[in-house]
Amino acid sequence: MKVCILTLFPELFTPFWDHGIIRRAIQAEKLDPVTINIRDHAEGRHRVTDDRPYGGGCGMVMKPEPLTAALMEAKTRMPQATVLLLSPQGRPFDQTLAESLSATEAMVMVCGRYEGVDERFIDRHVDAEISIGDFVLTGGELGAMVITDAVTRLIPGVLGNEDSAQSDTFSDGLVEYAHYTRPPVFDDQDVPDVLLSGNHQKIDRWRRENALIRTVLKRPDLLEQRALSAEERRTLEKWRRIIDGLLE
Ligand code: 9D3
Repeated sequence: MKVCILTLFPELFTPFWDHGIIRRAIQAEKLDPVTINIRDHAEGRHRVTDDRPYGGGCGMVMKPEPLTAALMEAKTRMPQATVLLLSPQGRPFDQTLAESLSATEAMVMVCGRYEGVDERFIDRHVDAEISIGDFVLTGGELGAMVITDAVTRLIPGVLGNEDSAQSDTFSDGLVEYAHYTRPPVFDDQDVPDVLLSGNHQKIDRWRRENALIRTVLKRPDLLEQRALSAEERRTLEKWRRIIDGLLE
């Protein structure tokens, strides 16, 4: 997948490209990223990329000309690319959106700085505005990294184990079961016996129950949007009887 990032701070991405699974994906030619410095497309001796808002108010607005010129360079490299703007007003990013983006060939991600981007650039060139959550950042760069990270690991062949991308948290609507590794006792805390039993049917059943109960405790909102299987219903009824017994 080709990824082109338009930013005033391309250096922020250097360590991101140079580590871990992202680095491996680039080496394997599954991910082909470039950054374009928006300032390289600004005119004049001072290469100004922002200006005061029409109508007044605080903060600065990103000028449309440098953004458009930078985007034209990106589009010559990848004419079919989906153009995303990272923006606090955007559609909330989630795993479903990551999956649909991972099926595309090319993305341009425009990172805003300052208070915002001239609306005419958005109207003319942006396919979708995306937010990474309801909190305030100083710019879109971390958002572009979040999206690149989530999308890259879904590209076939990027993760060693083909199904590890699929069996994740959220892909089946539950949080993951608890994980343990050696040693079997740590700080007076035992690994659950069943995981040491070697009985894989029992282990699988324990993990499904553990994931369900952890979802109730940590992310009950996930269960409101998801149907329960017959087994999950039985598990919750078992725990309801246990809790009812404690209340008697
Ligand atoms: C005072 C109004 N602010 C909007 C909430 C102005 C403003 C704050 C921060 C405008 C831009 C930004 C910079 N943020 C991003 O570019 C951004 C972002 C974010 O702040 N939160 C979550 N996702 C994203 S994606 C890009």
